[in-house]
Amino acid sequence: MIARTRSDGTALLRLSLYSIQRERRQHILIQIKMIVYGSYLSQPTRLVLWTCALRNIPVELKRVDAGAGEQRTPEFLKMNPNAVFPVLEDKSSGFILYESNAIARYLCGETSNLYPKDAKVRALVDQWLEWKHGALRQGCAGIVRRRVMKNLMKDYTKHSMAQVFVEVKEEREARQVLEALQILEDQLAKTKSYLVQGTSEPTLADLAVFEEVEQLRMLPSTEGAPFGSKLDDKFPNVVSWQGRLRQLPKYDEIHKDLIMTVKKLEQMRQKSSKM
Ligand SMILES: N[C@@H](CCC(=O)N[C@@H](CS)C(=O)NCC(=O)O)C(=O)O
Repeated sequence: MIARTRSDGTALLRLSLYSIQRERRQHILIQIKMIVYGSYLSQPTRLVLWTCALRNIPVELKRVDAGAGEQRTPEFLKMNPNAVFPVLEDKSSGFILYESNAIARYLCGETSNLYPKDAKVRALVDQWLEWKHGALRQGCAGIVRRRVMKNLMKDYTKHSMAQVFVEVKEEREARQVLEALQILEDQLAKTKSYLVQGTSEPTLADLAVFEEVEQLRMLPSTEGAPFGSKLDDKFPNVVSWQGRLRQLPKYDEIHKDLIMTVKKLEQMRQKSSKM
């Protein structure tokens, strides 16, 4: 694609650059074999998208609007009867997979620094992935949904949180957040680096747990946990670990919507004392 020198050379050059960009885009689209259904504001979706980004797996995100109930359409329920995202569609084989931890492991293939092959290290990564679902997520996602997401959504009655709020008390979620953060703090005080003892690089365990803690940024920055995002006083090791993970490639791209929402919330809070 060589630009010719003529009186209209600039236009030709622009045309050539345009077709190079178009070819590149088409090339990327042909390469894309993975489709992720989800949202950048969803922690499990970010885990999956960040894993793809760090593994250089081309992926297309098909956004699901939970406020519009798009996770409950018959087409979506065919992929995941639990009506939650993310869902992965591997276009090369038509393979469909839900549950973010399972998806992230699948994306790591046989071996990856994110999911090392050594049986004990792998088991410890799994341990923290299970812990994230069982101990951390309920409190972190619970408080953020209750305090923030509910107010950001046009209609949250189509989200499962509408039901959960009736069944789960806020005090329980607050206690779960504090207990889980303390466990994390104690572990990171021991390892001084990443969650799994002896790993010098982050693993899926760090990414998954990080996403749950990172969403707390949507809570007021003036208050401490459980209802605010200020963690420095009580959880200094968690805060420095978060700082290390934010240095990883593609952090900005994957967390763009979250950071924008944090800014928007701060502005909203300055205007109103609610939230
Ligand atoms: N265990 C699931 C949790 C998925 C999940 O809770 N997804 C939320 C978004 S962060 C969702 O789809 N919410 C919609 C709803 O609950 O109605 C996973 O890790 O994939």
